[in-house]
Amino acid sequence: MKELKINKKYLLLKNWWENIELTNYEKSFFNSEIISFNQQLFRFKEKQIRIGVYGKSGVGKSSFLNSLLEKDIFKTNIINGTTREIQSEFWTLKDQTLNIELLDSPGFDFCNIKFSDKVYSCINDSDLVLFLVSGDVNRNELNKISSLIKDGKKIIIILNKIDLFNKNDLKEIKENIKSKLPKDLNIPIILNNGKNLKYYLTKIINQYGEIFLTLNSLQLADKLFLKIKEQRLKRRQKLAQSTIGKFSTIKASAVALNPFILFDVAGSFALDTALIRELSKIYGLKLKGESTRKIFKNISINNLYLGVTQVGVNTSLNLIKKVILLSAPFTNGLSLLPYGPIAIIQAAIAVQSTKILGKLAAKEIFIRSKASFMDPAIMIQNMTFHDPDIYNHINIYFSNRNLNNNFVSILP
Ligand SMILES: Nc1nc2c(ncn2[C@@H]2O[C@H](COP(=O)(O)OP(=O)(O)OP(=O)(O)O)[C@@H](O)[C@H]2O)c(=O)[nH]1
Ligand SMILES: [Mg+2]
Repeated sequence: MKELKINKKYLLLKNWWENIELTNYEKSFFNSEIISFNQQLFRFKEKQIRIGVYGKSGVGKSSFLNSLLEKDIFKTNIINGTTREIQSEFWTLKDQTLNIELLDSPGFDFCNIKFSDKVYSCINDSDLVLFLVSGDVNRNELNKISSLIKDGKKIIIILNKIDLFNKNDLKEIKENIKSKLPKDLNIPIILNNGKNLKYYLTKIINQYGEIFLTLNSLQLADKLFLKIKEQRLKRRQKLAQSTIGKFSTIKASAVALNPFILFDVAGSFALDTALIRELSKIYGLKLKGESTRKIFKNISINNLYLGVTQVGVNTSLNLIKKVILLSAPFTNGLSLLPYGPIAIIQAAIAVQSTKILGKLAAKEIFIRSKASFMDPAIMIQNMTFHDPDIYNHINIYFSNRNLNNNFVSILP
């Protein structure tokens, strides 16, 4: 039963990924991201969960992993900075259907910034993060923890070197750490007391391993797709801008040519639809007929009017001048001036409303477009979470995912 579910999710995700049409430019621009996502897909297929161990240097990451593995696999030393690169080892547990890969990492405070980012992103790609501390957390550690949380990572904090403290100290340290963490997330803080910790981790993996692996694969897919879409918006911003410009001059010149027919700005539906189609083509994002309608629905006509009435009321001389210049090539040099201020204002409104529409449409296209019928973000939303902790964690992921998307600068 359980097995069927993870297979089905894998097939859906694989199918989604295979249906994304990437340009050659995108393939090379996102080369390393694509490789690491393909590796995640492979691990997903092979039911291989990756658990990353992270923390500052000398907290005992390598020693802790050796004790889990019951073998001296990773080098340890009293000198900080013993581990110099990410290393991995499989952890075989009895009666476990998942393959478990453990990652040892260099202390985040002991490598240069560039390398440190690389280590962070590798740990951040793993399905579960064990964050090791050897006492109360300092500001650096707290920063790393909150980055991981913001990135939608599931983490467990492990308090190591407990032999250095007495019972009361340990209780106090645990309380201190807890008070610094977001309350609603219930991030576990577990003491490393050898056998019990091993038992705890085994239980977590049995209970949640498949969910962590599935969720993370979907999150990584979602993150990569967002990056691709953002980059498309950025790269095609200029082309979109000039297309919108073209459409607005067509509208303005329609006014110039028929100055006595009241030009219904909101009603020029055909032109607006054509603009949305053109924009979605520019962004290389599929929009079926129905989606165009949905985009219209979502672009509140009120928004459009709001922008337009402002222009209508304050039509500045500048704008009028611009419209006259803009519409000149479309009117065979025919000036709008003889038709009087009404035509000019109408034309200005046409230009402005088309620009606003273009901007809003680009945003909608970005938010709505899917590569195929199944989108990873929707797959995550469709999963049912019986556990409130996982549910909260997913909510945090989605709220940050939206916050991070600062469209404004890349809209046409
Ligand atoms: N007292 C005590 N010492 C420990 C414990 N675990 C590890 N150590 C010691 O802490 C030192 C650092 O341990 P490592 O496992 O190398 O630490 P690390 O986090 O991997 O360090 P880097 O690889 O440098 O980032 C070693 O001298 C260990 O013997 C523990 O539970 N208690
Ligand atoms: Mg180490």
